[in-house]
Amino acid sequence: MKMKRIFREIAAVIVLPLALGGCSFFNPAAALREQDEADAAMEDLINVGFSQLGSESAWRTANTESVQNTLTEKNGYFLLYDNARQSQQNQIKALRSYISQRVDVIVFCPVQETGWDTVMAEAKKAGIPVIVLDRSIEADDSLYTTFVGEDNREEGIRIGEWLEDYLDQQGKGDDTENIVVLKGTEGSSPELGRSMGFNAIAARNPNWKILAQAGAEFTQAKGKEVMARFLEEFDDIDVVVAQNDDMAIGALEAIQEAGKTAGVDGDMIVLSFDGTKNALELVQKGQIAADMECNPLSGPLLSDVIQKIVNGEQVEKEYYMEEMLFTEDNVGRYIDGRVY
Ligand code: GYE
Repeated sequence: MKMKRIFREIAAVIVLPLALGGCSFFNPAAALREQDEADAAMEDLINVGFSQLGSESAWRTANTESVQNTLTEKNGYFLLYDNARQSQQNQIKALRSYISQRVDVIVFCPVQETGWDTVMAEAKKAGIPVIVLDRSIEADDSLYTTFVGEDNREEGIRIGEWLEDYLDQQGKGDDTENIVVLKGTEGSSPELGRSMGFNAIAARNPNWKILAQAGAEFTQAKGKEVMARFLEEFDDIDVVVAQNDDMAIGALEAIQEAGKTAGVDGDMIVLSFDGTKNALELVQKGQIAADMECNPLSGPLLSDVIQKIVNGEQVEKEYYMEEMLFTEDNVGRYIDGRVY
């Protein structure tokens, strides 16, 4: 919609000098006609500026692909995309660029919860609706139109409740359980939410001892590095809580290299979040005991919400993705259908 004006302005900057310069090969009338045709094609597209926080995990890749495969020109969109490589400053720069390009809607996955009010106030002043995707933020909620993502605190609670039930079934409900936690990107809503949820369950189990919690940035390499450090520091770890599958897979590598085993009959059990196919295969093998899904395929829901916004319809303040808990009891029914 607004892109037409922008292209016309760009075209004028390029076409006019060439025309005045008398370039023999250049036909300004044809160029402007082509530009008008391009403008007309752009006219009906919804211009969306999308700031993705990075590409740190399999989950993130699936989330990016879900948005890019849904917000296509065929579906009526012109998508501007930026990968911020885990930097809030890069995200703020991208958002300001979308504001100056006068896009119709801004979508961003916030790398951390805080520090967004100023740039979102600029978007509001420009009359551009903002959708917060995937991760949530600490901000005046009048500054954004809606949130489309997951309830990370609930995810942490569900993994904690599963561990309670599992230990009871193993007759270990009163045993001391030594726990280590691999946390995601510090200050991100999944790190804060999953920690808060799990810690709330741990608080009602005085026999659970959280020996250490450390950030491992949602990556496999960092998960392996931090887990190796935990294994050197503690010789009796019973439970590993990895706040995403990439860190869980890295932790399993470290456990194996330390000559230890993971699983129901192993030295320790590993709990994880995301539900990616690679991890579900490890659930099926018993190496990950439970994996709390966090659904990255939010592209279609995001598109539905954008359509409502541009059509002036009322939207909810938040939309949550469907999520389930995978264990070896149910994973077989879902693993083949996994697309990420
Ligand atoms: O758990 C992790 C990704 O924001 C919920 O970020 C997402 C998290 C997800 O890197 O794999």
